[in-house]
Amino acid sequence: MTRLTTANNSASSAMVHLNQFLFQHQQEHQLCPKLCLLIGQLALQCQQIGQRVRQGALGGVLGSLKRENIQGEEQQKLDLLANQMLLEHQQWHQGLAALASEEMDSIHLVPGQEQAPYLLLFDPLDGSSNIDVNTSIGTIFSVLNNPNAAEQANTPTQEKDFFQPGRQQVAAGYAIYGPQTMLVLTLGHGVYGFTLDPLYGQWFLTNEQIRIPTGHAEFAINLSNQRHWHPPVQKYIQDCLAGAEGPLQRDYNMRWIASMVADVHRILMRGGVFMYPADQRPSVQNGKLRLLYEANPMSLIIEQAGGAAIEGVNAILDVQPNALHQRISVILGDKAEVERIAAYHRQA
Ligand code: FBP
Repeated sequence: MTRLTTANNSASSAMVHLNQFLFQHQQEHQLCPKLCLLIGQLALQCQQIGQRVRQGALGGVLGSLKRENIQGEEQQKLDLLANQMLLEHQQWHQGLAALASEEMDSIHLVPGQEQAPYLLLFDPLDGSSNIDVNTSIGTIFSVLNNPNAAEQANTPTQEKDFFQPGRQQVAAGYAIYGPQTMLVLTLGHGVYGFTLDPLYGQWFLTNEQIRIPTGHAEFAINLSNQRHWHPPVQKYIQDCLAGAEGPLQRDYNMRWIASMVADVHRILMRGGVFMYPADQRPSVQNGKLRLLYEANPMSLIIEQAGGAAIEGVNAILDVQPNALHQRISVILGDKAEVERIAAYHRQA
C-alpha cells in the first residue's frame, strides 16, 4: 500500500515567495514599482479576509445583514467586512487615486492622491450565496490606469474614469478561499498562481504560466434558469446533453459551484467552459455578473491563459463600459469551446 508522509510539510526554502516574484516580474517587464507594491498589499489584505472567512461562526462573520446593496442583492456580513478591510487598507497606498466596489454605490476617492497612478475595482466577496454553507468563495480585483495621473491640476477622479474597456487593465486577479487559499493573478504577462502557506502565512508560487487545458468536455451553467435562456444557449446545452450520440459527438460533464471564482479556477486547472448568459428575465436581460469587477478581471485572466471570454459573440474585454455596476452576459473558458458557442449565437 502506498504510504504518504503525514508530516505537516510546509513550503521549502526553494519556493518563490510572492514579493520575490513581483520584484523579478517588475524587472523582467519594466513594470511600475507602485503596481507591484499595490498587488503585494492586495495579497496581504486577501490573506486577512481569508482568515476571517476561515473563522466562520467562531468569528461571528456568517449570516445576512438583512439589507440590500445597490444591486438589490441581500448583503452578507462578510460582504461588508471584506469591503471595509479592502477599503481601509488601501486608503494608505500611494498608488491609488480611487476605488470602486460591488458593495459601494459609487466610487471612493483616496484623499490627497488625485494624481496617483492607479484605480482599483473589486468584488470583495464573490459567491455570497455560498458563505453560510462553507463552500469556496473569493475576492476579485482589477487595476486600471488613472487617466488623471498626468494632470497638472489635482483633478479628482470621477466615475467615468473607471469606464475603460477591460483590455486596458494593467493587472487583474482573484483570491479563492477554499480548501487551500490561493491567489491567481496577471500583470499582462501570463497567469500565475500562489498558494498561501498557513504555517508561514506567506504566498508561494505554485502555478507558473497557467494555460487552460484544451478539449475537456465540461460546462458550468445554472441549469435551473434553462426556461429563460435565449435559443443559442438552449441549443448548445441541449447538444451537450445529447452526448456522444448527439451533434457534438461527445459526452459532456456538468459542474456549477455558484461561486464564479471557484468555477473559473476549475477551468484554469482542468478546462471546460463557464456560462452566465443574459436571458429573458427582466433582471437578467443584460446578464447577472458585473462587467467592471467580475467579468473584466476574469476575462483578462482567461485570455492570458490561452482561453476566450465573450458576451455571446464579441470579446468582453473590448466592451466599452458606461456604468459602474453594469452587468454583462459571460461565456468564458477553453477557446475552441467558446468559439463553438459564439457560432451558435452567430447562426441564431
Ligand atoms: P456575488 O456573490 O459577488 O454577488 O457574485 C455573483 C455570483 O455569486 C457568482 O459568483 C456566481 O457565479 C453567480 O452569482 C451564481 O449565481 P446563481 O446563484 O444564480 O447561480
